[in-house]
Amino acid sequence: MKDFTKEYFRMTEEDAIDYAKAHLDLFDKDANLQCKEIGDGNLNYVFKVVDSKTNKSVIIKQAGPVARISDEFKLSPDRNRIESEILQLQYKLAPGFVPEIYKYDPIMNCCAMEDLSDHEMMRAALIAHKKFPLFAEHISTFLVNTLLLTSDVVLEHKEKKALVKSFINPELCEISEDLVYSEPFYDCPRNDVFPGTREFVQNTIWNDDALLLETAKLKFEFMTNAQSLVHGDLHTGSIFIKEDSTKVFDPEFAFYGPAGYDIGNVIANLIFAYANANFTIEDELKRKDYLDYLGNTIKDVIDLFNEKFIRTWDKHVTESVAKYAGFKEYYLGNVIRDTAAVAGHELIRRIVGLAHVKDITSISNAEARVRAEKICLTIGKTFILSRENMKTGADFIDVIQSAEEQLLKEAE
Ligand code: SR1
Ligand code: MG
Repeated sequence: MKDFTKEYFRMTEEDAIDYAKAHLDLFDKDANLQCKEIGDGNLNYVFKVVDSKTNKSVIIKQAGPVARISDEFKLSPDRNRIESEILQLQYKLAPGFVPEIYKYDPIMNCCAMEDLSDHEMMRAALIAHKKFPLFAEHISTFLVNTLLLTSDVVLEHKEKKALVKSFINPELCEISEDLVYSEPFYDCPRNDVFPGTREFVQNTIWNDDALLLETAKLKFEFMTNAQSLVHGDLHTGSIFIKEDSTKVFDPEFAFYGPAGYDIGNVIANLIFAYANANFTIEDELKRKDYLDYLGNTIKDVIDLFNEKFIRTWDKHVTESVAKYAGFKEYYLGNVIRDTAAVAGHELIRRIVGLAHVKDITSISNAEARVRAEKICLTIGKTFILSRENMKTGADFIDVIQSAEEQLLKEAE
């Protein structure tokens, strides 16, 4: 057996079994452990270790010094500490909504956590057009608790600053600064634009100086507004789900940033699912039914967030000036404005930039994919430019419907 206590090395499936036996206090001595590497993300290696005698299982997630998708991204394996620590904190702030962390190992840059194999990846489930009626309820609680309870509104300010320090995450933030805020807005060689969409991108995104100015303002907000401890990559591939349970995982991009960053990512990725359904469900009634479900979910996420934010603020606010009349509404208004802007960025960067989403790339008819992409880009652009007017769930739905109508008219 290799020595896991001296020096980092990338584990194989056999190593993960040995590691589980020697360093995790989870399995019986006579356990018959099997392991499979199941990671399909861009950055890390994920081992599922199962005792075939008892079916007891664990996930071991290991970070390497470069991204899994490309050596071009050199990343500190400290992201595994960040992920372990934020999950431990969120486990307390939002009980039931994140996996349990059993151990963090700073030498192997790995953590052991609860296996959620009885759930499915939300993106895959939405592409299969499944419904999760409790999702908006669950995710709005998760968002309010993790975002508001880590902010200066609630935390003693020195405690909050200690958290800001501990969650400094320069390399992962740089990825988002580049991939979300810079590269999609010019003809960057790293972009990956679907050929049929390219002209539209050139005309409506790259050539629009008013839009570019807003994206510059928003990039600086992302870099400087240390408002809340955010997950930092809360798309539907970072959510495991089943009918009665929602679990947020994979927060290695976590840092202190604008609260709207997480909410905006959730909304944008629901819109990708919406675009997928719109262009892949052939039966008209079924399509309408599923689009209604997703539309209501988008609306509910925003409206429930607004309601729960007010209630949680009233219960937990400690900062005296935050209690002045009108401040709560001003603060929440800014969070929802930022939510719209971030949703806009996510919608544009997943179409134009390096990292795409399956909801769109799996639309096999090229013409339908181009239409879906144009709708996402139009919604994204409107979210950014009209962010000051975005307040309620209905405002978000109006933008989605107007973009659909606008593109339908242009196609006629
Ligand atoms: C190089 S990483 C590309 C993307 O994958 C992650 O999930 C983040 O969304 C990142 O932007
Ligand atoms: Mg990820």
